[in-house]
Amino acid sequence: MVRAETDRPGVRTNPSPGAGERRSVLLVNPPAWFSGGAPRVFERESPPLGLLYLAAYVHAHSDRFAVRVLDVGPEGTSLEALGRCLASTKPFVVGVSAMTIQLQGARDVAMKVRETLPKARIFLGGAHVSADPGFVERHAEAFDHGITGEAETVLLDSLVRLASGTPPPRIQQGQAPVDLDALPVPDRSLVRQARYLQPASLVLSRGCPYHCYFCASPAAFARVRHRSSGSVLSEMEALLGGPRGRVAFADDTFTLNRPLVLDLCSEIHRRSLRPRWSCVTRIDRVDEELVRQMRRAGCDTIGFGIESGNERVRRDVIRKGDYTNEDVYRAVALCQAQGMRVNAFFLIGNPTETDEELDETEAMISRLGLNGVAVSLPIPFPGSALYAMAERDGVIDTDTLDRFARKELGWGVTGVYPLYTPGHDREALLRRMKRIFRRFYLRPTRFLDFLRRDLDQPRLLVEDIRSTLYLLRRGGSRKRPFV
Ligand code: B12
Repeated sequence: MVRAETDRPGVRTNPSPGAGERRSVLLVNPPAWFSGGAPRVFERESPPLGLLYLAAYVHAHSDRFAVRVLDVGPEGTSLEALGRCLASTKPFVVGVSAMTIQLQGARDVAMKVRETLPKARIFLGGAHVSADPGFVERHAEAFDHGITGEAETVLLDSLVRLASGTPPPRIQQGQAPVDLDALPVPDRSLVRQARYLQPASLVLSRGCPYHCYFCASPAAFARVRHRSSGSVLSEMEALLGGPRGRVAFADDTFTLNRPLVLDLCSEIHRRSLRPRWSCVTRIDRVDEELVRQMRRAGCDTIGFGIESGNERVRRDVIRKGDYTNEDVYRAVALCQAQGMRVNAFFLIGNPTETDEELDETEAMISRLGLNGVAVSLPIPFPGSALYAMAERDGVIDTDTLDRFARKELGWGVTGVYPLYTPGHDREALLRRMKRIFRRFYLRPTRFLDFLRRDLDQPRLLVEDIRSTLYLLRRGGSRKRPFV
């Protein structure tokens, strides 16, 4: 459902006399695929920040456009309902955001726009097109334009051009804003907060200087930039909505800029705020003093991409960095000593990884005393080194991507989108993955631990119960159904 202009609390009202003539623009976050079922948990995690940034930017710089945002997954919008919404709001431009796993949903949205509003111009943006700009040309029946990377200025410029009858180029490169403080904050009034598990998400930075082999982030964010602590603080203050409010930082690597994080923490104190927050970072980007200050400032949950319990695999294959297992144990213990919940991500089935090395990952998972664990198999997304390796070995190419997007390989992602696990017995990997999940999540202490967290964050309770039932029935994670 797209909320009518009048439904939206806090939506900017246009001060100009021509307010009624604003051209309608619709930005859509498609589901991975349309299935007509209940919203999937991985689509309900947090609002689509990129689209909310884009909408806020357009509204802040022009009064000629009324931008709406539709997050299809959390809203449970069917294709038919999308058609009705298009017919009633008549956007002259529809912008679709897509990571690679959303390409089927993105095409379905675009084809529905073609059918309902043949004159509307359709843009594609987000992680996929940033790494595969040719996708727009190859799917010209669905998309008219693509913008790679960060799109605030280029999207606004394109809207202005189109409104005056001059079409922009088919593919444009986004321009990374140098000063992130100059961007307006994401306009969250455009989505319904109640639909999300972590409604108050925000970023301190854009970009990441590391090159983990599975990550496609550098394709969208060419350079690392940080906001000032003052700017982040005022966004946090607006988001907290109460003394015990909670926010979730969505940065790739939250603690990249140590002095900035320390400054943010001391400012939180100075302003007598009592937020609780979570973030994700790297093992080699935390130290005792930093962790202590973060905890004092309300950080109660930290996530680490550890990926492997074997130093060779982590350093030489995954390109995670040159630190030891001892460093991993030390960093996690530092956070636990401060009373933080620690979650970690692991990747199994990497090239050249042996069974013994996989055993080391399993052993590390049980020794670390974590609060949450996510395990994946390597999925080659364009823009990552993993994709280049899979392409070299003939596992994936642009034709595969196109056939995936057109559902010619099948419908959905699991068992459809290629994985890259050379030299591994796929069934054995899946068995190992299920074993890790069962051992980790079906422990009595884990139930107590989750109960404690759910009392604190009640909106997670139902999801935790569903995940446990899923685990008992299917042996995997509801959050990562496509491994
Ligand atoms: C936070 C995050 C999540 C969160 C929340 C996502 C959300 N609701 O936005 C969660 C944890 C749910 C998540 C899940 C997944 N994620 Co994620 N995620 C990220 C992360 C770290 C930050 C995204 C973000 O908010 N950036 C900040 C905003 C401002 O940037 P942005 O969204 O990219 O938007 C800008 C541009 O892309 C562009 N743009 C975006 N949309 C549009 C649309 C139009 C029309 C235009 C013109 C421009 C445009 O303009 C925006 C403003 O400048 C990125 C890494 C990264 N740095 O991008 C990975 C990333 C996007 N995720 C990724 C992946 C793979 C996933 C999962 C598939 C992982 C998994 N195996 O389960 C799932 C899929 C979930 C789903 N929705 O289907 C990959 C995508 C790679 C690819 N080619 O597809 C990334 C790049 C990380 C990586 N490892 O490579 N993710």
